[in-house]
Amino acid sequence: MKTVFSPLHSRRQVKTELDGGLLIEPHEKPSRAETILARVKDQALGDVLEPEEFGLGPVQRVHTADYVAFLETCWQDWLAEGKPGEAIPAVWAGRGMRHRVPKDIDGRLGYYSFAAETSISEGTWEAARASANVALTAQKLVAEGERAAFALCRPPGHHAHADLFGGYCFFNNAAIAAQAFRDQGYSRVAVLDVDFHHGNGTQAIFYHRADVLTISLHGDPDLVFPHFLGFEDETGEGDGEGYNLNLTFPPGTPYHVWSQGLETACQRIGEFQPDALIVALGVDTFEDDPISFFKLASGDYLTLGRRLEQLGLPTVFTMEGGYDVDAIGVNAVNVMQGFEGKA
Ligand code: OKS
Ligand code: MG
Ligand code: ZN
Repeated sequence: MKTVFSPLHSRRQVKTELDGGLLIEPHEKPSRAETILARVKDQALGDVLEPEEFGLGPVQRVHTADYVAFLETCWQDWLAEGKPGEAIPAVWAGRGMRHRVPKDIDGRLGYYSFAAETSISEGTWEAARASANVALTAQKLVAEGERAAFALCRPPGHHAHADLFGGYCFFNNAAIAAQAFRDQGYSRVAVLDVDFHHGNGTQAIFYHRADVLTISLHGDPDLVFPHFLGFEDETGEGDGEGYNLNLTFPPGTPYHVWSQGLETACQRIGEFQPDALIVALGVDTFEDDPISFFKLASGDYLTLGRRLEQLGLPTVFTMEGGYDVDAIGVNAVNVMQGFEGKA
């Protein structure tokens, strides 16, 4: 399987994540991508390609033009106000307040986000752009006939809405790839999100549509991030009714339980008969992940990959979460190797 990787991911080098009342070193750090890349090479998974430049056209099929423009100048606008630290949202339109775009950068940071852990600094825009190009390049490889491709995206994407960043995500790489398939004539696309967290952005982007089926397996949002979306009674609306599926699990969930949800997801995908599949691949389901509570073991990722292959679909994997850096390479690449038949 080919891997698409951009060294520009390292332009995102934020120093801070708001966590537990402290500004800690971010969990979503450059070594995550470098460790996965090293494992791809060590295992000779296949060629590693740099992304093509697709411009902002395919990004704006998913994200609003004003959100994209905000991200492009956010850091400069923050610096121009003379702020001493990294750009962190700290104010939102609460219930009863106005959802309008303020001029001031503090106001716009709140308007275009849903959480405060994700800081912005120099290079975030370039890294987020490159990450979308990585997903689009993998999508193009599959559209041109590859059975599957691995988009080694960083930053991740599945939390990003059409006009909201958060959860370490800016552009929704999986949604951008899914929309690219649609725009190239594929009739139906499924997005299966196996990251520990709910893919709230992906769900929201396609919530009113029947042409993109969104499914996410994740920790119960009553207990974990993103807290305000991802419950099982969210099934889609309007034309999209019946085309969103959330499967939630409690703390301590091992593969033999989680995989029952995977079977439900695979059955729904089979009924939907998509022309292509996007797998939003997080490996923060791992038993030693520092911020999550599932109990998948490294070998389970081989089994997961094998099951995904059995769907028989052209498949793009987009990298999402996973924060045990020591294991992230083995776990992510195990999915690809399982897909390719390694037991
Ligand atoms: C806040 C926790 C923020 C969690 C962000 C989740 C990132 C992720 N203390 N999404 O898939 O892995
Ligand atoms: Mg998920
Ligand atoms: Zn995650």
